[in-house]
Amino acid sequence: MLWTGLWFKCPKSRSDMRWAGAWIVCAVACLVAPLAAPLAAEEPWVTAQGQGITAARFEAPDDSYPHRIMGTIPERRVLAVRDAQGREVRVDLREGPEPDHVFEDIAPRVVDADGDGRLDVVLVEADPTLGAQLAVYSLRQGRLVKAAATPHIGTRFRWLAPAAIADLNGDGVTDIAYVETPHLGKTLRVWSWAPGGLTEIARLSGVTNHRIGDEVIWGGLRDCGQGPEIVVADTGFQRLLAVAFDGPTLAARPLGLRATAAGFDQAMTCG
Ligand SMILES: [Ca+2]
Ligand SMILES: [Ca+2]
Repeated sequence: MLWTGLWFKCPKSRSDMRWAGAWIVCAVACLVAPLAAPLAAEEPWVTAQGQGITAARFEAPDDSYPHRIMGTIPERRVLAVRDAQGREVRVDLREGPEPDHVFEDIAPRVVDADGDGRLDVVLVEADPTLGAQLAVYSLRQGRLVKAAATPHIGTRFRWLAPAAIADLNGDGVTDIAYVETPHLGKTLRVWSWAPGGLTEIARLSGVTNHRIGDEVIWGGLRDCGQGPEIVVADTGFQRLLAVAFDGPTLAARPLGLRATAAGFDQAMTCG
């Protein structure tokens, strides 16, 4: 916007007044337009079939926690969900008990996180001083509530990348796995439901599912006939590994595939 040469003459007649009004409107519009944030494209709904939440998306992108670990994907402040009847319910973090929190995730996951037969939302939520936590949102009597969450990592700009939501150890209870600090500590942590909420049941270091700036979380859950496995990359993001429970502990085995998009596709389709 070039403002060089802009001039304004004091109106002297009704005609001049109308022109002056037009100029003022124009001037205000021209001044305000560049200052207003560009309209962000709405994110697509993530959908699933079942009871409870059947669609979810993030809304209200902002810049309050400029971590930008996911490339151009910003943090967001609102989680919107729909139930099977199409009713929409929202949580605006700015209006809740943790108003500085943000959703720092690629997209919400619509999945039955606790095995009660009703679909929930699993996502990454971050505190500006304590970093990320994994959180579960559920519909309770028509309200969208944060039903459970893991502890925050403990430091600003520390992130986690969800990896799998399933009964990973075969005990009948749903488990949730993520890679904590996939660029630093590179630790796969598995949590399960116990009285009081999510409890850690296993961890394995030296794996990752994300590189700084990636706008995707790589790998994830597969079952190629040997039970549930989590596909991840090795610590150098060179080779692919399948991680599964071996008794009470996690064990990784090499898949003989490179950590490329094609390699992940092949691994996830049991190729
Ligand atoms: Ca559920
Ligand atoms: Ca389990």
